[in-house]
Amino acid sequence: MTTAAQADAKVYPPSAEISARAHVDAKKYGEMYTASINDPVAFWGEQGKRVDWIKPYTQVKDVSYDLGSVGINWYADGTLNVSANCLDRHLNTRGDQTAIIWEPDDPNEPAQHITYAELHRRTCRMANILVSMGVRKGDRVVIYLPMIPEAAYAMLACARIGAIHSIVFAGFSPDALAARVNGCDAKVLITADEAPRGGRKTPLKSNADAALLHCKDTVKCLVVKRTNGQTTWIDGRDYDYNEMALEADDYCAPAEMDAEDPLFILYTSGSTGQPKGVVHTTGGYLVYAAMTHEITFDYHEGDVYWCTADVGWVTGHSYIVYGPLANGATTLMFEGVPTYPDASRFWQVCEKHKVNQFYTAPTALRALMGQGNEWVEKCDLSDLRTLGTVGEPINPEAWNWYNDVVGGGRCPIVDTWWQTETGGHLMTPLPGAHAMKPGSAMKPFFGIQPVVLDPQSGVEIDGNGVEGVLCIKDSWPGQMRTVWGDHERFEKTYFSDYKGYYFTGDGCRRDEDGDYWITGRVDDVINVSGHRMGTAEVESALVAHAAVAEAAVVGYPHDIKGQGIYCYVTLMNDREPSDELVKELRTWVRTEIGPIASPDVIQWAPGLPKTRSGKIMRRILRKIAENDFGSLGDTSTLADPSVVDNLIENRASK
Ligand code: 6R9
Repeated sequence: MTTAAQADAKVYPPSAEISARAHVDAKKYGEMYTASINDPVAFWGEQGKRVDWIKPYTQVKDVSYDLGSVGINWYADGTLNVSANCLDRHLNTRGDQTAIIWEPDDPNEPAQHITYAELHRRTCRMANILVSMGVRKGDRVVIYLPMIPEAAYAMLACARIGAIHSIVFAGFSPDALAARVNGCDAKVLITADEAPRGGRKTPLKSNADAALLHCKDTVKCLVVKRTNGQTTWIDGRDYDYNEMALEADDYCAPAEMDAEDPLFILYTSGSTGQPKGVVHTTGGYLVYAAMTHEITFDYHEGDVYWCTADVGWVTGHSYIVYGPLANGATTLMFEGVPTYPDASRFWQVCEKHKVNQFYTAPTALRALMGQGNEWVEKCDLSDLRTLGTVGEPINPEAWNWYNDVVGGGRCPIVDTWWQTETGGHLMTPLPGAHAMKPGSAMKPFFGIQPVVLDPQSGVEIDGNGVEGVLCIKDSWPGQMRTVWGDHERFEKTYFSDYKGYYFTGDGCRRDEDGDYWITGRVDDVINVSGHRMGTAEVESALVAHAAVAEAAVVGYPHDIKGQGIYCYVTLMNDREPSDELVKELRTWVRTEIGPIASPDVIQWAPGLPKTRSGKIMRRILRKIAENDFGSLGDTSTLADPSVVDNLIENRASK
């Protein structure tokens, strides 16, 4: 796998035809971008009108990045309801239009087409069920569901009554789920009996049962019957969604919410400690999600749009549910995986539902690319217009394959760089406005001012052909507002290392043309198949095992996953290394965190390279994991340099 930086940067200018029909062409981008920077209040004041307000705002922006008093407010005196914006306001004009196309895991099960009118009814019923279970404005609801329409109903139902949802990806373990339920003190956990995926079933309800053993007795559990698989049932705690939905009223009035009331919490990994609860609020988030969805994908009325992410990640929040539905789009929700029943599934679904915009992760493309072109070529992909990627840097091989084989050379690829924290796209080429370079996120979105800083001095590096740490000057409406329950951690993580900027945690290069290339994380966060993981999380899972004395975890290049998880493990004195123990530790980490954290390599380490003050030298461990022994740098400052020789000698041959 070559990295983008190693490839000769071929440039693909936008075609005249695409520019002509696009919402934004090069000229308009230039004008709008300049306006957004010169007068953000006027610009965002105008864009705020994309959504319907109950009480219109008079204030647009009130932001401080000053340590000790970081505060981010957009449209603060306006009131609105997100679910009314995604549903009610469309009923007159597109009540009978499909809002959600649901494609089940099993291609033989029929797809569902849910109209805006039906989605409205379903959401209202779910909202009334939650109210009947005691959920009130400001309460937290954890959602642990498969990719089924009920996940969208649940999100919108929470938004409707002003409850704050926190979605936990269905691949997380009971322990991780319990931590998130407790972390936000949730009143209700919504789950399903089982989650079908790739022909297998994850027992979500029994995971939820296991999690709830570690939560307050008062947490209630609302269960969607997806497969009708066997589950245990606790009367008084467990509620049957399917039965209650038959009885529930079809209308629930939307609550009037302040623009800065929280809409959702989403836990994400950082470089230290436990995952943090990223908080997004109501008004600014919706404006930003709607605007980026329309402009980045060049979405037009009547298009069928498909984002393959899971609603458990931020991409699913902004670009399956909130952005598309606020725009009155038809959004496709897929329960399955790219390779089931075979490697042609994505393309079959595109053909079946005549998908116009397709948005996926590089890891999926790399996996499919390896299966050969015939899986793509046998499908009719002539309706595709815009292709997108997200989650990690895309290597040029995968980009070229996406462009040539999937897009037939006629579809612009939007390589969207953004984060859970940013709510929506911060950098991406726009289909009708910008040239594309394989692997480059190219240009900032409106209102976004990227800066490249010297990592040591924190000084802005001007000019082109430069590299450093990526920060963002000033705010945008979709920005996270705080860490749930820990505003100090919010300030410390994002605003303390480089004063006056939002620190992204990513490194970046601005090339000779002024285009941006994300070079990867500069902290101890790794990106495994587009999923963010703190190496510290995997380490603390490992050391929780009785056999493990110490562990250090780093990322290393992996052909399909982008990065794999490489673990150095020091055993307790009385334990011997064995293949069984490797298996046991893998299973252990999967149970502690979830299958996405499963270690790829475990190397026994009699000792770890440490400085004299006891700090693990991760730089060296990364090099060894990468099989790059020539550039270990200075090891003389280590407390015991000989441990490095041992690690190199025994580097796992995987
Ligand atoms: C949306 C999402 C964020 C981190 C981010 C960066 C990496 C995301 C990228 C990309 C290169 C892209 N990342 N998109 N790197 N090119 N187009 O993925 O959010 O899960 O919070 O991850 O992912 O390192 O900092 P999240």
